[in-house]
Amino acid sequence: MGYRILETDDIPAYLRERGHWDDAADPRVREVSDGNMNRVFLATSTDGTRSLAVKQALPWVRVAGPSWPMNPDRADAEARAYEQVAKVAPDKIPAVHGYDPENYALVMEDMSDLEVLRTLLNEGAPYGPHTSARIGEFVAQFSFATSDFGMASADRKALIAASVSPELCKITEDVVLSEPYIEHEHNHWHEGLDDLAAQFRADAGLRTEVADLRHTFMTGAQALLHGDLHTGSIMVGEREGAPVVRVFDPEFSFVGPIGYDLGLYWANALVSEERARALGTLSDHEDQLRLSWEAFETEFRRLWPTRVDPFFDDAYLDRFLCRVWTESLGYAGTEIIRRIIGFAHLTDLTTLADPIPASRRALLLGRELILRRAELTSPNAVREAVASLT
Ligand code: SR1
Ligand code: MG
Repeated sequence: MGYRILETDDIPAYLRERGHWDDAADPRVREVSDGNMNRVFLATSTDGTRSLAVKQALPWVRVAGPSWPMNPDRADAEARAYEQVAKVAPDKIPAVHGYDPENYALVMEDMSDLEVLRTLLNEGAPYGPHTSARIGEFVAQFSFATSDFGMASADRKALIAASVSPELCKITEDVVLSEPYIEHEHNHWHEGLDDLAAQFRADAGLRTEVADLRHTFMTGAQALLHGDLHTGSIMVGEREGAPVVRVFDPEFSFVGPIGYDLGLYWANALVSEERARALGTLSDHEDQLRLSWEAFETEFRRLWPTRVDPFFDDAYLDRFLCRVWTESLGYAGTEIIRRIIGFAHLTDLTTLADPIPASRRALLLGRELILRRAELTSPNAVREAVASLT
């Protein structure tokens, strides 16, 4: 039949065709699309006891419409990432019931009993003790398993080849890792930030550091990444009295530098901290970078003795983790900056009555993280950089 764009009314028949729905009555379906790229539907039985999520990639960027075409085969990357994570961290992703490569559609667990982390934080909730630790563990488990430490060399080469994702990588190379530093029609910002946007575009030293991070993003095939690990790609809540953290939406997945995943999480946590500071609702925000790093490092070191290639010795592990830390800081800086003077801004800041003071602080911090990433060698050093912002 070929690829067809699914509408709300198509979902009951689609789920039956694909063998996901055999109840006598059709499910009730509602569209809950929220992200920049895709459509999501929730299908629920009339008695409310069963539900499924259907996510379909459109042949364009959803928020831009057909004027920004995009190959829907990005859903293949998402399905592949879920398959890999399911082997090592199944408790940290939604259950995937099936992938339909013809329609670029995933049928997954309905997670609407959980909340998007960004939404909760914007409402003033704290992170709590588990969220950032689970995210650090997630990155360690997923990245170790898909690195040259966790996979035999030939399998890794096959994974790298299968995971090449040129269009989605190009989005990141453009919107995160170059456009904010040049004139580009995608860029926009609040007029109270004109001076900083102009300074950043005129700063040759900053541009060279971003070029370095961009080139590492293009060439540093360390592990399979989530590729877009911001707080809108994380759901949290409680099930049967236990905390639940689920990472979703890995459509930007490819084999790249591990610091890109950690850095995106840190950037979004630091911006959320600036929102809370502006509103006077700061709680456990200042702990999150440290908690996620410590969990990442602890889990990576725990997995190290299982490495497949013992030529990588313990001294090399220390060096490798230092590199991941430094690159994570740099990528955190680039993500902060693009979310304020580039494309795809964050509601953390856009919903503030006066977004300017928090945005200015965040932009200055982003620049510090890029330029001083080699000097800021610990979570405490990052805290000092935040404390010295004016
Ligand atoms: C054109 S897509 C813009 C952004 O949305 C996604 O969530 C990624 O962060 C991407 O950079
Ligand atoms: Mg997304």
